[in-house]
Amino acid sequence: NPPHESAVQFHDMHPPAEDLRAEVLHGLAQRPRRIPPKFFYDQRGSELFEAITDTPEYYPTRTELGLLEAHGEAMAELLGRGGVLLELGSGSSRKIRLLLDALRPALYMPLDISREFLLLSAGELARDYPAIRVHAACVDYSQGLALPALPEGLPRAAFFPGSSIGNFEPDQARQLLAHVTRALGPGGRLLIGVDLQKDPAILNAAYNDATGVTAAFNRNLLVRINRELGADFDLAHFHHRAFYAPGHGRVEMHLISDCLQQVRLDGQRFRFEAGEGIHTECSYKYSVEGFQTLAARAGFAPLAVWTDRDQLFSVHCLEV
Ligand code: AVI
Repeated sequence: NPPHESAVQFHDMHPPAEDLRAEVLHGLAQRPRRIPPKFFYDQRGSELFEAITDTPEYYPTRTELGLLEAHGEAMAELLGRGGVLLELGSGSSRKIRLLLDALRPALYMPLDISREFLLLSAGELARDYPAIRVHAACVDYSQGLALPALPEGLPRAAFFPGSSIGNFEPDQARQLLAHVTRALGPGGRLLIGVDLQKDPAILNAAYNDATGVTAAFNRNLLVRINRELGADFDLAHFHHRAFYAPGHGRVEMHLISDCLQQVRLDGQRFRFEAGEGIHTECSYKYSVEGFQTLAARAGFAPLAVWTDRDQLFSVHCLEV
């Protein structure tokens, strides 16, 4: 059955086109060189990320799904039934489906930067849940939260799964959460998935899976830059490196040059020494208390937190 896209009201908040060229040129001129992780997610990158979530080493997705399955009723109870439910970075909207039966929101508003993907998955969801109004909004939530007007007088809640908050620097994470408090207003509630601090061996394995999917995901960034910007990164001489950095409480991903080489981009040459690299991602890990402290600085009070038996992952419910 084709999705009934007409059942979805679509709000295009016109997120500014991301400037891959300007950001890559800027990042390559810095020391250490860096490229923001948001550029991982072209079509191939999104597919590779999905494949990462199926590797035995990458525990976050399946652990979070387990928590949503086990505690969905209690989570829905706290979020408030029959209200307005926002989802940040809704992607395939797979996780929210675990809560919708219990939650029965009057209005579900998925927010995502990827227009096509958003329309498709919102359409499928509207078809599967005809009683729920679905208003999809194309926004870049990392740049503030410009949202269509929300109905007044209904409880408001937001869902932000996947520990995507961990890919923001803590200060940016606090700012993003502060935007969410403003969108929700007093009494609004947030259900957010946050990856936990743990044995570095587990983290190092999760970001260095044996089949090399994470390496392919990281290196695809260079494939994308070669294709879209006409650069000449030699994929045979850049390698995936990922490790837990205890001083920062984060996993870092880098692409490391294995020789002295030059890369051409936009009429410029970038020289890489052997061992020199590009920092492509941070994935911050939090303790329960550490995340609650960060959230408090954005205006959220903790209501409840669920963790799995092995203390791998947490889902927090917070209130404005
Ligand atoms: C999307 N994000 C939460 C993932 C993470 O774990 O930080 C992205 C990822 N990077 C490598 N593997 C997965």
